[in-house]
Amino acid sequence: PYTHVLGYPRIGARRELKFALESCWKGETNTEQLEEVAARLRLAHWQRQRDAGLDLLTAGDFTLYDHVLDHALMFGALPRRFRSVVGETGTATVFALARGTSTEPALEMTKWFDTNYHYLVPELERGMSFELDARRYLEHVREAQAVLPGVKPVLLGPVTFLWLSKTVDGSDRLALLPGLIGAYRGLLAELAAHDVAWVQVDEPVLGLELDEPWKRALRQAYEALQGAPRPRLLAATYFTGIDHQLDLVRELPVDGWHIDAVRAPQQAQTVAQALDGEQVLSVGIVDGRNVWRTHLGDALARLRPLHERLGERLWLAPSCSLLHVPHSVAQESRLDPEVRRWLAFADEKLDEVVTLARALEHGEDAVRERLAESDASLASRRHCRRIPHATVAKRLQQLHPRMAERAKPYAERQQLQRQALDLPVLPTTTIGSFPQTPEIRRARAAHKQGRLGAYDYLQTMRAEVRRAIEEQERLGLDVLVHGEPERNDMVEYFAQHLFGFAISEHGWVQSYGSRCVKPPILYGDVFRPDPITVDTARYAQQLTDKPVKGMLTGPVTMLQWSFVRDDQPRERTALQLALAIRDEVQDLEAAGIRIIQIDEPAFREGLPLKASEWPAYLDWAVRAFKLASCGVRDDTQIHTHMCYSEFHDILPAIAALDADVITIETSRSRMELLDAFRDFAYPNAIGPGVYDIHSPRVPGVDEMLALIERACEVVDPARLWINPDCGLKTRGWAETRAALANMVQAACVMRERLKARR
Ligand code: THG
Ligand code: ZN
Repeated sequence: PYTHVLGYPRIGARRELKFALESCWKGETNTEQLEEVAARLRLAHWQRQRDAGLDLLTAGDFTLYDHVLDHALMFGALPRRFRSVVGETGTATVFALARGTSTEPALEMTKWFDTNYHYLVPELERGMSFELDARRYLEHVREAQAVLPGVKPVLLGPVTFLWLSKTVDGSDRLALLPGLIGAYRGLLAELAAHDVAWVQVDEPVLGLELDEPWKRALRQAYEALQGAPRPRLLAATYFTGIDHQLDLVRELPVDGWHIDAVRAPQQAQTVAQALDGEQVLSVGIVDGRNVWRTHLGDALARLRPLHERLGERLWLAPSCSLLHVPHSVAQESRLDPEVRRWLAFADEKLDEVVTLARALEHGEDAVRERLAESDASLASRRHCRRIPHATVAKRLQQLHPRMAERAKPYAERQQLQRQALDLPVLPTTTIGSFPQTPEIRRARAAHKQGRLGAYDYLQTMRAEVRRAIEEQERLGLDVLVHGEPERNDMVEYFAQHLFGFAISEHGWVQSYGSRCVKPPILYGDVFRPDPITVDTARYAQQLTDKPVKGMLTGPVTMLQWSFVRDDQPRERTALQLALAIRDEVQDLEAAGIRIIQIDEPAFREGLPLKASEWPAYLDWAVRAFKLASCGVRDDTQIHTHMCYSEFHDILPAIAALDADVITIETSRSRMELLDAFRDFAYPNAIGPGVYDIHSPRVPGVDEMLALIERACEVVDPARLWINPDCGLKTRGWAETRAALANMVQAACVMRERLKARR
C-alpha cells in the first residue's frame, strides 16, 4: 500500500518558524531571512518523511501563517478593504491580512473544526472573480519533487473553502462556486503539467450533516473538475465519519477517498464497499489528533480484510494532518520515561504508518521487532499501576445527582449573595489575568530552571499579587482578582498540580500564526493531591476588604485543551477533572473566598461536528461543570467565563450550567449577542464584555457607556455586570490601567442614570 500523511507540523521541532516570524515582525530580520528558515524547515520535514519510508511526500501544507489564508490569496480573493492597503501578493500582504494594519483590522480568526487550531476567515463578496496565482504553491511542489519524485500536493477543496469563508455583503457563498471552480481547474492543469499524479483535496465538510444545497455544491464542484487534464484526486475527510452520506461518496467522481478510521472506525468497511473497482481508499489508521502510540497488532488485524479486498488500492496514513500533534518524542528527555514510552508524536507516527504497510506487504516477520515493541509499550500502559486510582474510581461510583445541583434556585441565591457581598448595581470586575510583564516571565523562567528558589519565587509572585490588588483598589473595581502572575497557560498550570497529567518539554502545537500551545498529556485517573490556588487566593483576599474572586479552569476546558486518554470515554475523564476542581472550589470557599470563577472558554468547541451528537455532549459537559461548581453554599457566587461569541445555538446548555454570573465576549459585535440572551430569557446574571482586549487601543468612557446603555436595554440592570471581553495577560499595564479607569467611570455614570430614571 502507498503510505503518506495528510499534512505535517510546520512550526519546527524547536519552534524555529515561530521565532523566525516574530523576529521578522520586530524588524530584527528581513523577509528573505524568514523565507530561508521556512525553506530549511520544509526541506527538513520532507527529508524526514522520505527517510521514514513514506511513498509520497506531501507539499502545499506549509504556510508562513495560515493555509486557509494562503488559499484565499492563491485564488485572488483579496478582501476589498485591503486593496488600497497592500500592493502585490507577497509575504507583506499575508501579514497585513493576518495581523491587521494601522488602518485595517486583521481577518477574523476562528477554530478549525473541533481543533485548537485557528484559521483566518476569507472575506468574499457577491460577483467577485477568482484569479489564480499559484507561483508559491508550485514552487513548493517543485522543491518537494527534488527530495523525492513522488509528491502529492494537498489543496483545500473548493466546497470546504467556501464553507470556511464568509461573504461581507451577506450574499450566498455558494453562488461563487462556479467562478472558484474555474481557478481550481487552472491549478489542477498546472499540477498535471508538473508531473503530479495525485492531489489530495481536503473536504472535511463531508463529515458534517450537510443540507441539500451543500451536497449539491459538492456534486457540482467535482463534476466540474472532471474532464480537464488533471492529476487524480484523493478526496480527504477527517475528524469524523462520512458513512452517514454514502450516496455522496458513491456519486462524487474522485479517484479515491481518505477516511478517518480512528474517530470513526466502523466506516472503513462501509466506505470500502461503496467504492468502485478503481478508487483507492486511504485509511487513516494512526491517530493524528492524539499522542498515543498505535497498537500495531490491533491495527493490522483491522487492516488485513481491507488489504485483501483492495490490494494496492489500500493506502495508509494518519487519520488527519499531523498539524495537531507535536513534532517528535525524541527530544523529550525530561519526560517521565514510563509515559514517554507510550507516546508517538508526528515523527513516530510516520514510522507507525510505514511499519503497518510493510507488515501488510511483506508479512509480520519483516517488522517483528516493531510489533513486539508496540505490544510491550501498550502492555506497559495497560498495566501501569499509576493510571487507576482507587479513590477516584470510588468517588465516581458514588456520584449523586444532588452533587451537581445548587441547593436553592438562582433567584433565591441572588438575594443571599446580594446580602453577603454588598455590591453596587452594575458591579465592575475583570476576567482574571493581569499583564504578564517581562519581570513576571523572567521570574517564572528562572524558577523553572532552578535559578530562583521556591521562597524567592513565592515572594516575587506575592509582590505581583499585591501590586494587582493595589491597582484594582485605586481603579475602584468592585470585585478584584489576584492577577494570575504564577500561571503560564490556564490549562498547563492546573495540569502541573494534578495527578494523572504529564507535561512535555517541547510538545508545542500551532494555535495560530506564530502562537503555540503545549497541551498537557492526561494519561491517568485525575486526582488533586493538595489545594492548588488556595494560598494565593487567601493572600490576595487579606490585602483588601473587597471580595477577591478565586480563579479556576473548568473541567471541559481542561479536557478540551489537553491530549486525553483514549482508554476511557471522554465523559469519564471530564467527571474526574470535575471532582478535582470541585475539591478546589470547596477549599476556596472554606478559606473565605466568596466568589469563585470557573472558566470554560472551550465549552463550545467541544461540540461534536455532527449536530445530532450535540445533545449527548452537552449533557455530560453541563454535568461536569455543575459537578465542579455546585458543591458550595448558596451565598457563594459562581462565575464562569467563555470566549468567542457564538452561543446562539447552545444557550439552553449555557443556562443549564446555572452559574450565578457568566462573562462573555460581546464588545466587537456591539452587544448583538445579548439579543440572543434576551430572546431566550436567560435567567442568571451576565457580564457582557464592554471592551475588546485584543488590541492595545484604549476605549473612551462614552464608547463603553453606549455599550452599557445598550446592554441595560436588553438585560435587567439588576443582573448585569461590567467587565472587559477577556483576560488582560497579553496587554501592558499602561493601557490596562487607562481602559479600566474608563470602564469604572462608565459604570458609575450608568448607575447615576439608572438612579435618576427610577
Ligand atoms: N490556552 C490553551 N489553548 C488555547 C488558549 C489558551 N486555545 C485557544 C486560545 N487560548 C488560543 N490563543 C492563544 C493565545 C496565545 C498563545 C497561544 C494561544 C501564546 N502562546 C505562547 C507562544 O506561542 O509564544 C506560548 C505560551 C506560553 O508561553 O506558555 O501566546 O490560552 N491551552
Ligand atoms: Zn476569554
